[in-house]
Amino acid sequence: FKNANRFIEMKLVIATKNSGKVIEFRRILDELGAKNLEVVGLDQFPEIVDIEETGTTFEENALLKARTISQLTGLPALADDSGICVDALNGAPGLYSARYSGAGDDANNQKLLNELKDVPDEKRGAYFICVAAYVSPDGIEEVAEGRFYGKILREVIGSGGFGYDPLFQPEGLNCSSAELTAQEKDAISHRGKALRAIAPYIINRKSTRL
Ligand code: ITT
Repeated sequence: FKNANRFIEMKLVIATKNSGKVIEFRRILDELGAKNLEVVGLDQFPEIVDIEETGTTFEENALLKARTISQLTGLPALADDSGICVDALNGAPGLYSARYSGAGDDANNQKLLNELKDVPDEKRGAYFICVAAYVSPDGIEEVAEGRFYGKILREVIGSGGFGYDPLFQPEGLNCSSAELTAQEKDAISHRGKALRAIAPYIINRKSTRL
């Protein structure tokens, strides 16, 4: 029985093309001690093309990505749909955070700064949201949500994280989320919260449909 562990090893595909997310997914699952879980990225499946996000909610898009990748690979898949919702913009860019400027992360941040240039400090509230979806070939589907509250800064600060992190000041802290260490961000972030909530379903194959 020297190799007994091999029989319960499970592959999990991280269903995202965003390298910032891949780093965080791996790190958070690792921290949770996901033993017997071999985490693979979409780079292992170069033939898979971009999935069009046609959903009207974060949950629909997260499930769409996880279902598609699970179906195409025959493996359990974990996806997230995430974004930043800004109070002064009635929740925008929200679902459209990745596509906000049409020109990537830096342009997204510049556009957000510009939209908020006349908005005073006390009205710059915002939150990150992450809806994680896990789908396995045997029909298990789970979703979990996490939120990360704070406000939008007046300039980009810090070089950690990705996306809107340099513009986001977490509630109660005097820095941007791009200045947090990896561990600090994971402990309080939307993705950390969503993944910690969904992890038991992945790691122990816990199911709500027993
Ligand atoms: P996949 O669909 O392949 O996962 P994506 O980048 O298109 O990659 P989303 O549609 O979920 O992912 O868009 C998420 C957007 O929200 C994107 O602009 C990110 O930069 C931003 N975002 C999400 N989580 C973030 C975080 O922890 N820090 C900074 N920005 C974040």
